[in-house]
Amino acid sequence: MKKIAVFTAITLLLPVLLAGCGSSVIKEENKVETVSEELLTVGFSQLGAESDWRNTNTVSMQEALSKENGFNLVYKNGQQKQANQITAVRMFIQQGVDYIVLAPATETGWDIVLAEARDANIPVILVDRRVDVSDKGLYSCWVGSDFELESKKVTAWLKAFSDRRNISPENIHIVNIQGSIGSTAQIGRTRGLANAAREYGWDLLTEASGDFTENKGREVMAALLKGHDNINVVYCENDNMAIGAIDAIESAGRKVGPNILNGDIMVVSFDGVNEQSLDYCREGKISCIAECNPLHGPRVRALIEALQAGETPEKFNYVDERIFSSLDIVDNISVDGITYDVEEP
Ligand code: GZL
Repeated sequence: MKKIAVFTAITLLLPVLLAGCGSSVIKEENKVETVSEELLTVGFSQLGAESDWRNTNTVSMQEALSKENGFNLVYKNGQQKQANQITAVRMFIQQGVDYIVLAPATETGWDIVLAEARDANIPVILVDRRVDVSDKGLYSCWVGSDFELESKKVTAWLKAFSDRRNISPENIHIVNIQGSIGSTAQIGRTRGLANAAREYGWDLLTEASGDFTENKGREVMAALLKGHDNINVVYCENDNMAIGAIDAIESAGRKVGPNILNGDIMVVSFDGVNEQSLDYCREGKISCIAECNPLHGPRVRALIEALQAGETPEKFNYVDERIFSSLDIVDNISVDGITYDVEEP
């Protein structure tokens, strides 16, 4: 096992109240410490703190990779910038960590730094989003979601809803408030909607990125309402943007809800982590949410323990995810031959 490095890091105790997670907090450790030989040192480059999903994901990693569980976790927040993450990975390499866990902001631009980790014999585990590299051997394994499947669930729900409400496809005028451009979640969710709109004959008016944040979602929605007077469905690629979009819609004097033939604007979304978005879903303000499971910590712990034991875990490890709606019009949906019950949020 690699020698255990002495770490100094900047400490900021970030008291972040996590909706859906009680009063869990994210912390960046600030300790000058010599960790004992028994602990595995893991450098974790998290992409940011842009959403409730992200913060819940970070807490899940910190709780799983704890000292009680045999780990010394060094957590670095990339502030949604790949350059910061590359700097963090190089710091981990220089400090001789045992493992690197990377939650990449976007898919491209990782070949060089991952080759540096390989040359230093430090295994890399990817979480959440994917990387587009020439050699998949640059990382040991990945754990995350099938984002296009998430999109297929939401669009299958919208298709079933509109059929049952006798809404003809050409009367569905939909805009997509996208996540961070170039992220795997955005690529999959955007592709899923574009394919469904083409297949079902929906009028996909336009796409614009809200960067997965509430404020940008609000700003983009306000601009879209000024540019289009026939929007009746808003597809938000995460809940934080949906909350911002709902605020903008209501500020413009419009009603959010499922009765689009009576002037409502329907909102559908992804994640199911933020408590306010789940409340909105219970009220029918968000008509449907495809769950995106952020709890990767236990899975990453299991993958590291398997690698430590000399095993070769699955390269790609998907998490199970549900679909939520309080509108009891669609009980279940079928995607790629698999039936998913639509659950109460
Ligand atoms: C999805 C993740 C996305 C979430 C957003 O796995 O990458 O990034 O859907 C988050 O909430 O910001």
